[in-house]
Parts: sequence; C-alpha cells; structure tokens
Amino acid sequence: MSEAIAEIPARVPPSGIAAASPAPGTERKGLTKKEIAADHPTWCPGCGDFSVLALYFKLIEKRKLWHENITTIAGIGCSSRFPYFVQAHGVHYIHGRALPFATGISLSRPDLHVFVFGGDGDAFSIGGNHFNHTARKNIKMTYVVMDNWVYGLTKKQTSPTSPLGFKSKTDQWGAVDYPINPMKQAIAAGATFVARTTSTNPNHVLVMMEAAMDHDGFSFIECLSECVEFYEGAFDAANPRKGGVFNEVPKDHDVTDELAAYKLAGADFPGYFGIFYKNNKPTKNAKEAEIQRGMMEKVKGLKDWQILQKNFDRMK
Ligand SMILES: Cc1ncc(C[n+]2csc(CCOP(=O)(O)OP(=O)(O)O)c2C)c(N)n1
Ligand code: SF4
Ligand SMILES: [Mg+2]
Repeated sequence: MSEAIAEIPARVPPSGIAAASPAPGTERKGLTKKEIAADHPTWCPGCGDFSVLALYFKLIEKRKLWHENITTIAGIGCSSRFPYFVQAHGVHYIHGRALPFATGISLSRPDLHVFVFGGDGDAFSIGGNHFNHTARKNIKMTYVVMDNWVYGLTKKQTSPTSPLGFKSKTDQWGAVDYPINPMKQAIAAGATFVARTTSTNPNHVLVMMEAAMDHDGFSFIECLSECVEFYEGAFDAANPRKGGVFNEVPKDHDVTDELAAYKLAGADFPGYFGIFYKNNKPTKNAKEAEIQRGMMEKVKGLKDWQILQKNFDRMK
C-alpha cells in the first residue's frame, strides 16, 4: 500500500460519541462551563435561546465531551449566532446552508459529533430543500431548530412556522399562508429521529438532546424558543408557569410507528413533547464508509501513481 493511502484513517461508521472515551491511563477531566462558554451571548434579555445554549453546555459537561469531539454549526439568524457563544470548533455559516456544511464534516470526520442549531426561517424557508435532503440521506448529526415562529434577527417578518393571522412587517394585515408543521415535515422527509421540546422545560430539553446525540442518524429536534422581542407569549399555552400545559408523548406511543408519529404531530397547539419517531436504518456515513473500504481493498498494494494510472486507463 502506498504511504499516502496508509495515512488515510479508516472511516468507520460513527457509533454515538464513543470516541470521547479516553484510553485507560489517559483520563482527562470533562470541560467545565467556564471552559465551554465563549463570548457573552448578544441575545435580548429573556430570549428563549439562552436556555438552549445553557443546556448545550450542560450536555457537553455531562457527557464529558472535549473540544475536539464536538463541532457546532449554524446558518444565519438570532438562533444561528449559537456557535459564537460556544468555545469549541464551530461555524456561523451562510443563511440556510448549515446542513450541507455540517454534512461535509459529518461524512469526513466520524470521530466527532456534529451539532447544528438554527431558526425556523433558516431551516424551513431558505434552507428548506437542504432540510429535506439531509433528512432523507440520514446523515449522522443532531439538528436543533429553535422555533420562535418569526424572523427575529431581521426584526419581525412572517416565517414558515408563523400561524395564520400573525401580524408582521411582511403581513401587516395578518399572515395568510398556511404554516408548515416541522414535525410532519421531518417525518415525511425521512428523518430517523424526530423530537419536540420547549426551552421553558430545561430538563426535557437536555433529555431530548442526549437522546438525539445517541441516535446513529439524522436527529431532529424542534425546540420552541420564544422571541420576547417580536413574538412575546407565543408559547404560553405550552408553559404551565403561564397557565399552559406541557403534554408529554403518551407512554404507549410506539416511536417506530411512522403514522402514529404523524398523528401526534397533527395535534392542535400546544401539542405533545418528547420523541415522536425513531427508526434505526443505515446512515449515509456507514454506506460511504463501506464503499470506501471496498475501494481501498481494491487498490491495496498499489502506489499512488498506479492508482491514478488505473483511473486514467478506465477513462480512455
Ligand atoms: C441569503 C440571505 N437572505 C436573507 C438574509 C436575511 N436574513 C438573515 S436572518 C433571516 C431570518 C432569520 O430567521 P430565523 O431563521 O427564524 O432565525 P431567528 O432570527 O428567528 O432566530 C433573514 C431573512 C440573509 N442573511 N441571507
Ligand atoms: S430578536 Fe427575538 S430571537 Fe432575536 S435575540 Fe431578541 S428575543 Fe431572541
Ligand atoms: Mg425564527
């Protein structure tokens, strides 16, 4: 085998975050919040996004993830500022393009877990196509959409999840377009883990994030996260402290039943919270790794130039 090829690490399908476990004798202490927190978040006081960030820190602490085991990717929007505030590898990328960027990382770096955070506009307007394709390809990553039913960063335009009648700068007389249902969209697109939570229930957010991280595939979480500036009170009906109700997914719900999950997703607001759907099917990561293993086997013993020559000969 040529030296260049020998250096390429075997791309094994990632399994959870097992790579974070230190080898015996090399134990390292987990990161503290102080070590993970970067810039002071610039969100408005009271914004629901603070809670999601705090729980992400908690997840990193609890699961003893080190900087080199995680990456935090986002598009553009208030919620998408997320990677700025995490002291780890991350990218604040192009509006709606977080998922293709994250896909590249996920496929090329099976040793780390890719987290993507963003807003409803980023996910379902400009990034709508990428959402569908990343889900159907079952790329291993965790995607948390901080859904506030509005474009926050650009100061109150109707988003794809804004309810009918919502008055905004783009719909002064009230929104007339039917909103999309993120849960239905995710299930229909082929996401293999689909969950719903709300930033006002911190314990629940953490449980959902952990379950999503442990899923070997594309895990999607819709997290309601109030924009106190442009959609105050949007989720009061889901917050018992504001007189609302927090209904967990019924205990007898079968998470492998796609139709049952779709039915749950259709419940009137505030709907249900928890894991709606979970299905273990091979990821694109695993399939590509298999193809690569096969290819490497075929060129075993050849020098780089011989592999190149073979490719040229095939093209003649
Ligand atoms: C290509 C492009 N189009 C439009 C914009 C303007 N823009 C920035 S953020 C945003 C919407 C953000 O809404 P959302 O994703 O829901 O995030 P939030 O701010 O609500 O967290 C828009 C339209 C942009 N930055 N780039
Ligand atoms: S505008 Fe809304 S979403 Fe953006 S930081 Fe302020 S409260 Fe949060
Ligand atoms: Mg939004």
